[in-house]
Amino acid sequence: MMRRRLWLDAAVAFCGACVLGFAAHAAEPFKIGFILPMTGQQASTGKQIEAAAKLYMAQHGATVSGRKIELIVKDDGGAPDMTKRLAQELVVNDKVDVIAGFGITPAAFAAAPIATQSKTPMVVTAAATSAITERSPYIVRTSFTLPQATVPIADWAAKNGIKTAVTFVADYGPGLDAEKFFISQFKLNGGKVIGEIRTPLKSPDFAPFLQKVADLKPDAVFVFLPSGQGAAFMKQFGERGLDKSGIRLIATGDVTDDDQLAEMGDVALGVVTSHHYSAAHPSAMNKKFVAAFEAANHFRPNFMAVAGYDGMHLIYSALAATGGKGGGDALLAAMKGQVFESPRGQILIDAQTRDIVQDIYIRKVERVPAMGNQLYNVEFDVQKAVKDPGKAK
Ligand code: VNL
Repeated sequence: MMRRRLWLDAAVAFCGACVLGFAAHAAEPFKIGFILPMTGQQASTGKQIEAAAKLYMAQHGATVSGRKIELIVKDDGGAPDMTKRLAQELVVNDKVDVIAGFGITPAAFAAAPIATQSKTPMVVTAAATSAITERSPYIVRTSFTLPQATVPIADWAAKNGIKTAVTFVADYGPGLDAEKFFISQFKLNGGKVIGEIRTPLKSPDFAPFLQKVADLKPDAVFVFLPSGQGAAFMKQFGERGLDKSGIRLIATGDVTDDDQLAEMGDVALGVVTSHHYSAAHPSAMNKKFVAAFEAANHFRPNFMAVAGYDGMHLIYSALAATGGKGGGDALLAAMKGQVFESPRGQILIDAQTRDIVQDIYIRKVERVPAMGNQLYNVEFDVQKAVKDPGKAK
Protein backbone atom coordinates (compact mmCIF):
# COMPACT_ATOMS: atom_id res chain seq x y z
CA MET A 1 0.00 0.00 0.00
CA MET A 2 2.75 2.38 1.07
CA ARG A 3 4.84 1.59 -1.99
CA ARG A 4 1.94 2.22 -4.30
CA ARG A 5 1.35 5.61 -2.70
CA LEU A 6 4.97 6.55 -3.28
CA TRP A 7 4.80 5.55 -6.88
CA LEU A 8 1.63 7.51 -7.29
CA ASP A 9 3.14 10.63 -5.71
CA ALA A 10 6.20 10.29 -7.90
CA ALA A 11 4.01 9.90 -10.96
CA VAL A 12 1.94 12.95 -10.04
CA ALA A 13 5.09 15.03 -9.40
CA PHE A 14 6.57 13.90 -12.71
CA CYS A 15 3.39 14.64 -14.57
CA GLY A 16 3.24 18.06 -12.93
CA ALA A 17 6.64 18.85 -14.42
CA CYS A 18 5.33 17.59 -17.71
CA VAL A 19 2.38 19.92 -17.62
CA LEU A 20 4.61 22.82 -16.65
CA GLY A 21 6.96 22.10 -19.52
CA PHE A 22 4.07 21.84 -21.90
CA ALA A 23 2.56 25.03 -20.52
CA ALA A 24 5.81 26.90 -21.12
CA HIS A 25 5.78 25.72 -24.72
CA ALA A 26 2.08 26.43 -25.15
CA ALA A 27 2.51 29.96 -23.77
CA GLU A 28 4.62 30.91 -26.76
CA PRO A 29 2.21 32.36 -29.29
CA PHE A 30 2.25 31.52 -32.98
CA LYS A 31 2.46 34.85 -34.79
CA ILE A 32 0.96 35.66 -38.17
CA GLY A 33 2.09 39.02 -39.58
CA PHE A 34 -0.24 40.45 -42.20
CA ILE A 35 1.10 43.30 -44.35
CA LEU A 36 -1.82 45.02 -46.05
CA PRO A 37 -2.75 48.35 -47.64
CA MET A 38 -5.00 49.69 -44.85
CA THR A 39 -4.73 53.24 -46.23
CA GLY A 40 -4.31 54.70 -49.72
CA GLN A 41 -5.73 53.63 -53.06
CA GLN A 42 -5.92 49.90 -52.20
CA ALA A 43 -7.36 50.37 -48.70
CA SER A 44 -10.49 48.34 -49.50
CA THR A 45 -8.28 45.29 -50.08
CA GLY A 46 -6.71 45.65 -46.63
CA LYS A 47 -10.10 46.19 -45.01
CA GLN A 48 -11.56 43.07 -46.65
CA ILE A 49 -8.63 40.78 -45.81
CA GLU A 50 -8.29 41.92 -42.21
CA ALA A 51 -12.03 41.47 -41.63
CA ALA A 52 -11.89 37.96 -43.11
CA ALA A 53 -8.85 36.90 -41.05
CA LYS A 54 -10.58 38.09 -37.88
CA LEU A 55 -13.78 36.28 -38.82
CA TYR A 56 -11.81 33.07 -39.37
CA MET A 57 -10.30 33.37 -35.89
CA ALA A 58 -13.64 34.17 -34.29
CA GLN A 59 -15.16 31.07 -35.90
CA HIS A 60 -12.27 28.64 -35.39
CA GLY A 61 -10.77 29.83 -32.13
CA ALA A 62 -7.45 31.47 -31.34
CA THR A 63 -5.60 28.29 -30.36
CA VAL A 64 -4.20 25.56 -32.62
CA SER A 65 -2.57 22.43 -31.13
CA GLY A 66 -1.92 24.26 -27.87
CA ARG A 67 -0.44 27.38 -29.52
CA LYS A 68 -2.18 30.69 -29.09
CA ILE A 69 -2.57 32.43 -32.45
CA GLU A 70 -1.56 36.09 -32.55
CA LEU A 71 -2.58 38.18 -35.51
CA ILE A 72 -0.46 41.26 -36.28
CA VAL A 73 -1.66 43.66 -38.99
CA LYS A 74 0.71 46.27 -40.48
CA ASP A 75 -0.24 48.96 -42.99
CA ASP A 76 2.12 49.38 -45.97
CA GLY A 77 -0.19 51.86 -47.75
CA GLY A 78 0.51 49.82 -50.90
CA ALA A 79 4.08 51.19 -51.05
CA PRO A 80 6.64 48.44 -51.77
CA ASP A 81 9.54 50.06 -49.79
CA MET A 82 7.27 50.08 -46.78
CA THR A 83 6.24 46.47 -47.42
CA LYS A 84 9.88 45.43 -47.40
CA ARG A 85 10.69 47.33 -44.22
CA LEU A 86 7.63 45.93 -42.43
CA ALA A 87 8.44 42.37 -43.55
CA GLN A 88 11.94 42.78 -42.14
CA GLU A 89 10.64 44.15 -38.83
CA LEU A 90 8.03 41.43 -38.49
CA VAL A 91 10.57 38.67 -39.09
CA VAL A 92 13.46 40.11 -37.06
CA ASN A 93 11.78 41.98 -34.20
CA ASP A 94 8.38 40.34 -33.81
CA LYS A 95 9.72 36.90 -34.79
CA VAL A 96 6.56 36.06 -36.70
CA ASP A 97 6.08 32.50 -37.89
CA VAL A 98 4.34 33.45 -41.15
CA ILE A 99 4.00 36.63 -43.20
CA ALA A 100 0.79 37.12 -45.18
CA GLY A 101 -1.30 39.59 -47.19
CA PHE A 102 0.33 41.72 -49.95
CA GLY A 103 -2.31 43.85 -51.65
CA ILE A 104 -0.52 44.55 -54.90
CA THR A 105 2.13 42.81 -56.99
CA PRO A 106 5.00 45.28 -56.31
CA ALA A 107 4.45 44.74 -52.57
CA ALA A 108 4.65 40.95 -52.94
CA PHE A 109 7.81 41.26 -55.06
CA ALA A 110 9.40 43.50 -52.40
CA ALA A 111 8.79 41.03 -49.56
CA ALA A 112 9.82 37.86 -51.43
CA PRO A 113 13.60 38.07 -50.68
CA ILE A 114 12.86 38.46 -46.94
CA ALA A 115 10.81 35.26 -47.00
CA THR A 116 13.66 33.42 -48.71
CA GLN A 117 16.44 34.72 -46.45
CA SER A 118 14.53 34.04 -43.23
CA LYS A 119 12.85 30.80 -44.44
CA THR A 120 9.49 32.25 -43.44
CA PRO A 121 6.37 31.04 -45.26
CA MET A 122 4.76 33.95 -47.16
CA VAL A 123 1.06 33.49 -47.86
CA VAL A 124 -0.08 35.80 -50.67
CA THR A 125 -3.79 36.55 -50.21
CA ALA A 126 -4.24 39.31 -52.83
CA ALA A 127 -1.56 40.08 -55.44
CA ALA A 128 -2.16 38.09 -58.62
CA THR A 129 0.65 38.43 -61.17
CA SER A 130 1.56 34.91 -62.28
CA ALA A 131 5.30 35.26 -61.58
CA ILE A 132 4.95 36.08 -57.86
CA THR A 133 5.23 32.48 -56.65
CA GLU A 134 8.48 32.11 -58.61
CA ARG A 135 10.12 34.93 -56.62
CA SER A 136 10.64 32.75 -53.53
CA PRO A 137 10.32 29.04 -52.71
CA TYR A 138 8.58 30.17 -49.48
CA ILE A 139 5.61 31.78 -51.26
CA VAL A 140 2.21 30.10 -51.30
CA ARG A 141 -0.84 31.79 -52.86
CA THR A 142 -4.54 31.63 -51.91
CA SER A 143 -5.82 34.41 -54.20
CA PHE A 144 -5.63 33.77 -57.96
CA THR A 145 -3.60 34.64 -61.03
CA LEU A 146 -4.61 36.93 -63.88
CA PRO A 147 -3.85 34.36 -66.60
CA GLN A 148 -6.09 31.91 -64.70
CA ALA A 149 -8.99 34.38 -64.53
CA THR A 150 -8.52 35.74 -68.07
CA VAL A 151 -8.33 32.68 -70.36
CA PRO A 152 -11.96 31.59 -69.62
CA ILE A 153 -13.44 34.99 -70.60
CA ALA A 154 -11.42 34.96 -73.84
CA ASP A 155 -12.97 31.54 -74.59
CA TRP A 156 -16.45 32.78 -73.70
CA ALA A 157 -16.12 35.92 -75.86
CA ALA A 158 -15.08 33.99 -78.96
CA LYS A 159 -18.00 31.56 -78.54
CA ASN A 160 -20.51 34.36 -78.08
CA GLY A 161 -20.27 36.33 -81.29
CA ILE A 162 -17.45 38.68 -80.29
CA LYS A 163 -15.04 38.91 -83.25
CA THR A 164 -13.05 42.05 -82.46
CA ALA A 165 -11.83 43.30 -79.11
CA VAL A 166 -9.80 46.06 -77.50
CA THR A 167 -7.84 45.26 -74.33
CA PHE A 168 -7.95 47.84 -71.51
CA VAL A 169 -5.68 47.09 -68.54
CA ALA A 170 -3.89 48.73 -65.62
CA ASP A 171 -0.27 49.24 -66.68
CA TYR A 172 1.63 46.93 -64.30
CA GLY A 173 2.17 43.20 -63.58
CA PRO A 174 -1.37 41.81 -63.37
CA GLY A 175 -2.62 44.06 -66.20
CA LEU A 176 0.19 42.93 -68.49
CA ASP A 177 -0.60 39.28 -67.65
CA ALA A 178 -4.29 39.88 -68.43
CA GLU A 179 -3.48 41.64 -71.70
CA LYS A 180 -1.06 38.94 -72.86
CA PHE A 181 -3.31 36.00 -72.02
CA PHE A 182 -6.48 37.61 -73.38
CA ILE A 183 -4.79 38.36 -76.68
CA SER A 184 -3.26 34.91 -77.13
CA GLN A 185 -6.42 32.99 -76.18
CA PHE A 186 -8.79 35.23 -78.13
CA LYS A 187 -6.60 34.92 -81.24
CA LEU A 188 -6.38 31.16 -80.77
CA ASN A 189 -10.19 31.16 -80.87
CA GLY A 190 -10.27 33.15 -84.11
CA GLY A 191 -10.80 36.61 -82.62
CA LYS A 192 -8.99 39.81 -83.58
CA VAL A 193 -7.54 42.36 -81.15
CA ILE A 194 -7.72 45.83 -82.73
CA GLY A 195 -6.33 47.93 -79.88
CA GLU A 196 -4.32 47.62 -76.67
CA ILE A 197 -4.82 50.29 -74.02
CA ARG A 198 -2.94 50.61 -70.74
CA THR A 199 -4.00 52.94 -67.91
CA PRO A 200 -1.77 54.14 -65.07
CA LEU A 201 -2.08 52.32 -61.75
CA LYS A 202 -2.10 55.54 -59.71
CA SER A 203 -5.26 57.71 -59.78
CA PRO A 204 -6.24 57.01 -63.38
CA ASP A 205 -8.58 59.24 -65.38
CA PHE A 206 -10.27 56.77 -67.71
CA ALA A 207 -11.99 59.34 -69.96
CA PRO A 208 -9.33 59.71 -72.69
CA PHE A 209 -8.84 55.94 -72.84
CA LEU A 210 -12.58 55.33 -73.08
CA GLN A 211 -12.73 57.82 -75.95
CA LYS A 212 -10.19 55.70 -77.76
CA VAL A 213 -12.35 52.61 -77.23
CA ALA A 214 -15.36 54.49 -78.65
CA ASP A 215 -13.31 55.49 -81.72
CA LEU A 216 -12.03 51.95 -82.36
CA LYS A 217 -15.60 50.49 -82.22
CA PRO A 218 -14.71 46.90 -81.27
CA ASP A 219 -17.39 44.27 -80.62
CA ALA A 220 -16.10 44.20 -77.03
CA VAL A 221 -13.67 45.86 -74.67
CA PHE A 222 -11.89 43.48 -72.28
CA VAL A 223 -10.95 45.17 -69.00
CA PHE A 224 -8.68 44.38 -66.07
CA LEU A 225 -8.35 46.97 -63.28
CA PRO A 226 -7.29 46.20 -59.71
CA SER A 227 -9.87 45.91 -56.95
CA GLY A 228 -11.04 49.39 -55.92
CA GLN A 229 -11.05 50.97 -59.41
CA GLY A 230 -14.16 49.24 -60.80
CA ALA A 231 -16.76 51.76 -59.63
CA ALA A 232 -14.90 54.78 -61.03
CA PHE A 233 -14.41 52.97 -64.33
CA MET A 234 -18.04 51.95 -64.58
CA LYS A 235 -19.23 55.48 -63.82
CA GLN A 236 -17.13 56.96 -66.63
CA PHE A 237 -18.14 54.13 -68.98
CA GLY A 238 -21.78 55.11 -68.40
CA GLU A 239 -21.18 58.89 -68.51
CA ARG A 240 -19.63 58.58 -71.97
CA GLY A 241 -22.59 56.53 -73.17
CA LEU A 242 -20.45 53.48 -73.88
CA ASP A 243 -23.01 51.21 -72.23
CA LYS A 244 -25.42 52.17 -75.03
CA SER A 245 -22.87 52.16 -77.86
CA GLY A 246 -23.19 48.49 -78.76
CA ILE A 247 -19.63 47.84 -77.51
CA ARG A 248 -19.86 44.98 -75.00
CA LEU A 249 -17.99 45.24 -71.74
CA ILE A 250 -16.26 42.04 -70.62
CA ALA A 251 -13.74 41.84 -67.79
CA THR A 252 -12.16 39.84 -65.02
CA GLY A 253 -14.23 39.96 -61.84
CA ASP A 254 -11.87 42.56 -60.34
CA VAL A 255 -13.99 45.17 -62.18
CA THR A 256 -17.43 44.04 -60.96
CA ASP A 257 -15.95 43.71 -57.47
CA ASP A 258 -18.44 42.70 -54.77
CA ASP A 259 -16.97 45.45 -52.58
CA GLN A 260 -18.38 48.13 -54.92
CA LEU A 261 -20.93 46.36 -57.12
CA ALA A 262 -24.02 47.34 -55.16
CA GLU A 263 -23.24 51.05 -55.73
CA MET A 264 -22.46 50.76 -59.44
CA GLY A 265 -26.09 50.89 -60.51
CA ASP A 266 -27.76 49.79 -63.73
CA VAL A 267 -24.72 50.58 -65.92
CA ALA A 268 -23.22 47.31 -64.62
CA LEU A 269 -26.25 45.18 -65.56
CA GLY A 270 -25.42 42.43 -68.04
CA VAL A 271 -21.64 42.78 -67.77
CA VAL A 272 -20.06 39.33 -68.23
CA THR A 273 -16.89 38.55 -66.30
CA SER A 274 -14.77 35.56 -65.30
CA HIS A 275 -13.46 35.06 -61.78
CA HIS A 276 -12.97 32.62 -58.96
CA TYR A 277 -15.37 34.17 -56.42
CA SER A 278 -18.78 35.75 -56.28
CA ALA A 279 -20.58 36.59 -53.04
CA ALA A 280 -23.60 35.00 -54.76
CA HIS A 281 -21.85 31.61 -55.17
CA PRO A 282 -24.69 29.24 -54.25
CA SER A 283 -22.89 26.75 -51.96
CA ALA A 284 -24.00 26.13 -48.36
CA MET A 285 -20.53 27.05 -47.11
CA ASN A 286 -20.55 30.36 -48.98
CA LYS A 287 -24.01 31.31 -47.75
CA LYS A 288 -22.82 30.81 -44.17
CA PHE A 289 -19.58 32.70 -44.86
CA VAL A 290 -21.35 35.70 -46.41
CA ALA A 291 -23.98 35.85 -43.65
CA ALA A 292 -21.34 35.74 -40.89
CA PHE A 293 -19.07 38.24 -42.65
CA GLU A 294 -21.90 40.72 -43.24
CA ALA A 295 -23.16 40.36 -39.67
CA ALA A 296 -19.68 41.14 -38.32
CA ASN A 297 -18.74 43.93 -40.73
CA HIS A 298 -21.85 45.40 -42.36
CA PHE A 299 -20.32 45.13 -45.83
CA ARG A 300 -20.21 42.40 -48.44
CA PRO A 301 -17.13 40.16 -48.70
CA ASN A 302 -15.29 40.21 -52.02
CA PHE A 303 -12.62 37.96 -53.59
CA MET A 304 -9.94 39.51 -51.40
CA ALA A 305 -11.84 38.53 -48.24
CA VAL A 306 -12.15 34.94 -49.41
CA ALA A 307 -8.43 34.70 -50.12
CA GLY A 308 -7.69 36.06 -46.63
CA TYR A 309 -10.10 33.59 -45.03
CA ASP A 310 -8.56 30.68 -46.95
CA GLY A 311 -5.06 31.92 -46.16
CA MET A 312 -5.90 31.62 -42.47
CA HIS A 313 -7.29 28.13 -43.04
CA LEU A 314 -4.07 27.14 -44.81
CA ILE A 315 -1.95 28.46 -41.92
CA TYR A 316 -4.14 26.86 -39.21
CA SER A 317 -4.09 23.46 -40.85
CA ALA A 318 -0.35 23.60 -41.54
CA LEU A 319 0.30 24.44 -37.89
CA ALA A 320 -1.97 21.58 -36.78
CA ALA A 321 -0.13 19.21 -39.14
CA THR A 322 3.13 20.03 -37.33
CA GLY A 323 1.45 19.29 -33.99
CA GLY A 324 1.79 22.94 -33.01
CA LYS A 325 5.57 22.96 -33.49
CA GLY A 326 5.63 25.10 -36.64
CA GLY A 327 8.97 25.96 -38.25
CA GLY A 328 9.30 27.52 -41.70
CA ASP A 329 10.16 24.41 -43.70
CA ALA A 330 7.71 22.15 -41.87
CA LEU A 331 4.87 24.65 -42.32
CA LEU A 332 5.66 25.07 -45.99
CA ALA A 333 5.71 21.31 -46.53
CA ALA A 334 2.33 21.04 -44.81
CA MET A 335 0.85 23.81 -47.00
CA LYS A 336 1.89 22.15 -50.26
CA GLY A 337 -0.76 19.92 -51.75
CA GLN A 338 -3.55 20.96 -49.39
CA VAL A 339 -7.06 20.45 -50.77
CA PHE A 340 -9.98 22.04 -49.00
CA GLU A 341 -13.40 23.55 -49.46
CA SER A 342 -13.43 27.34 -49.65
CA PRO A 343 -16.49 29.60 -49.87
CA ARG A 344 -15.57 29.82 -53.58
CA GLY A 345 -15.61 26.01 -54.09
CA GLN A 346 -12.90 23.35 -53.76
CA ILE A 347 -9.32 24.59 -53.99
CA LEU A 348 -5.89 22.96 -54.18
CA ILE A 349 -2.43 24.31 -53.42
CA ASP A 350 -0.34 22.81 -56.23
CA ALA A 351 2.63 21.14 -54.51
CA GLN A 352 4.97 21.91 -57.43
CA THR A 353 4.14 25.57 -58.06
CA ARG A 354 2.72 26.49 -54.61
CA ASP A 355 0.01 28.32 -56.55
CA ILE A 356 -3.73 27.84 -56.30
CA VAL A 357 -5.78 25.57 -58.58
CA GLN A 358 -9.45 26.50 -58.62
CA ASP A 359 -12.69 26.72 -60.61
CA ILE A 360 -13.17 29.85 -62.71
CA TYR A 361 -16.78 30.91 -63.17
CA ILE A 362 -18.38 32.90 -65.96
CA ARG A 363 -20.84 35.35 -64.38
CA LYS A 364 -23.27 38.04 -65.40
CA VAL A 365 -24.27 41.08 -63.32
CA GLU A 366 -27.96 40.83 -62.42
CA ARG A 367 -30.36 42.13 -59.84
CA VAL A 368 -31.23 39.21 -57.61
CA PRO A 369 -34.77 39.45 -56.16
CA ALA A 370 -34.00 36.76 -53.56
CA MET A 371 -31.04 38.80 -52.29
CA GLY A 372 -32.62 42.17 -51.62
CA ASN A 373 -32.81 43.03 -55.34
CA GLN A 374 -29.14 44.02 -55.21
CA LEU A 375 -26.57 43.63 -57.96
CA TYR A 376 -24.57 40.40 -57.90
CA ASN A 377 -22.26 38.46 -60.19
CA VAL A 378 -24.49 35.48 -61.00
CA GLU A 379 -22.48 32.42 -62.05
CA PHE A 380 -23.77 30.62 -65.17
CA ASP A 381 -20.82 28.58 -66.42
CA VAL A 382 -17.56 27.19 -65.04
CA GLN A 383 -14.14 25.89 -66.06
CA LYS A 384 -13.14 23.33 -63.43
CA ALA A 385 -9.80 23.09 -61.61
CA VAL A 386 -7.96 25.73 -63.65
CA LYS A 387 -4.18 25.79 -63.11
CA ASP A 388 -2.30 29.02 -63.70
CA PRO A 389 -1.65 29.09 -67.47
CA GLY A 390 1.23 31.46 -66.75
CA LYS A 391 3.25 28.56 -65.30
CA ALA A 392 3.05 26.40 -68.43
CA LYS A 393 5.39 28.65 -70.43
C1 VNL B 1 -3.54 42.88 -58.03
C2 VNL B 1 -4.25 42.00 -58.84
C3 VNL B 1 -4.24 43.79 -57.21
C4 VNL B 1 -5.65 42.03 -58.85
C5 VNL B 1 -5.63 43.78 -57.22
O1 VNL B 1 -6.37 44.62 -56.44
C6 VNL B 1 -6.33 42.91 -58.05
C7 VNL B 1 -2.07 42.91 -58.05
C8 VNL B 1 -5.77 45.46 -55.49
O2 VNL B 1 -1.47 41.84 -58.32
O3 VNL B 1 -1.49 43.98 -57.81
O4 VNL B 1 -7.68 42.97 -58.06
